Amino acid sequence: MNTELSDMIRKICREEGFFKTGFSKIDSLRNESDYLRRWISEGRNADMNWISNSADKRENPRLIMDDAVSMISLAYLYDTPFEHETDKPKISRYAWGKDYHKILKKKLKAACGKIGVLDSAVKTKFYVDDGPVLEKSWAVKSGIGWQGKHTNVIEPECGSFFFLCGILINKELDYDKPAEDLCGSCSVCVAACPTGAIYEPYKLDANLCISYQTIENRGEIPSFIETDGWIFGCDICQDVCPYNRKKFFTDDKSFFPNPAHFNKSREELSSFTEEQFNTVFSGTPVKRTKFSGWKRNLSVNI
Ligand code: B12
Ligand code: SF4
Ligand code: SF4
Repeated sequence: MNTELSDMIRKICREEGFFKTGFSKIDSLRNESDYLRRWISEGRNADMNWISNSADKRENPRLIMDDAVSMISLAYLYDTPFEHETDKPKISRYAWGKDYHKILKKKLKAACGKIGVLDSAVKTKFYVDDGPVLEKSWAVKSGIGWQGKHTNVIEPECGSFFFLCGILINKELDYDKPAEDLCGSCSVCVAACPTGAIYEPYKLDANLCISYQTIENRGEIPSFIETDGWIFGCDICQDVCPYNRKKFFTDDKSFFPNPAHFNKSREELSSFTEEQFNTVFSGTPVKRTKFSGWKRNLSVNI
């Protein structure tokens, strides 16, 4: 085991703002792979073909980096002290501020740069929601938290409002124990989901999920999906989770809500021209839905 390197990596990642770092050995994800294959074969990935097309790599990170030995899993808080006004259209918390891909990639690059200085034989490759990596499965193995019945990873103290990142590294590290499942007999999230997307505890059908429909779907939103006031993403299953009661906020202002769109009425948001949409949401996750998706999301279920 490589205790000195492991301690240094934890320190570097903390300096970059990650609140939790965990290590796991790269070996087979047999149970998770079986589920992933079944999930895809049942069409639960909707039209996210980029998941099925890269299933081999998701199962085996050595197809991405052949000399990968360990996975470094990282968690970065994004919740803020702000709240939605309940009568206004809602954007999910992770998308209130700037695009996390950009912000966290900078931090990952800086962390990998510092890790490289520790040992010239170190090789790393990093991801934040932008590669064929089962980030949640690795986060569980690395002891960051467990996958709740809503399928997001929950850290026992801080809840689930955090982004996950992964760094593949060609070095052995001091591995963490996988996190223990603390959902117990609770099933509040399953009951609260308005569309039945959590069709069984720990299992999500993207076709029914408001998050998929308002972010990833490029076509019409089926009329039987009640979007419940959400116009980009959905936080219902996490908002009701008892592990999110304590409220741990990020001190990174990049994720604080932009007043140009936060808690505005449907009329105000609907009046944005394409140019205004592009200006207000430039460099934010909401840009992903494009102006046509924005207009569609604002016009359903009213
Ligand atoms: C595709 C995707 C989506 C899809 C599908 C979601 C899903 N649950 O898979 C859609 C568009 C719906 C989506 C929505 C959201 N997403 Co998303 N998404 C992803 C992505 C790109 C891949 C996830 C994946 O591999 N899904 C495939 C399926 C097979 O995985 P799974 O559902 O987790 O299935 C596992 C478990 O169910 C488990 N399992 C199966 N049976 C059983 C039984 C038991 C007993 C147990 C314990 C486990 C278990 O095994 C499976 C394989 O590991 C990841 C980034 C990444 N590269 O990992 C982000 C990611 C998961 N998303 C994230 C976020 C923030 C969200 C939203 C909260 C955004 C929002 N506010 O709208 C919602 C949450 C919706 C929800 N309840 O899950 C974060 C989650 C962070 C966290 N704390 O966990 C990630 C990790 C992005 C990131 N880098 O931060 N997302
Ligand atoms: S994000 Fe919303 S629609 Fe999707 S599973 Fe959670 S509560 Fe259901
Ligand atoms: S609401 Fe309950 S069942 Fe759902 S993830 Fe949280 S603790 Fe688990």
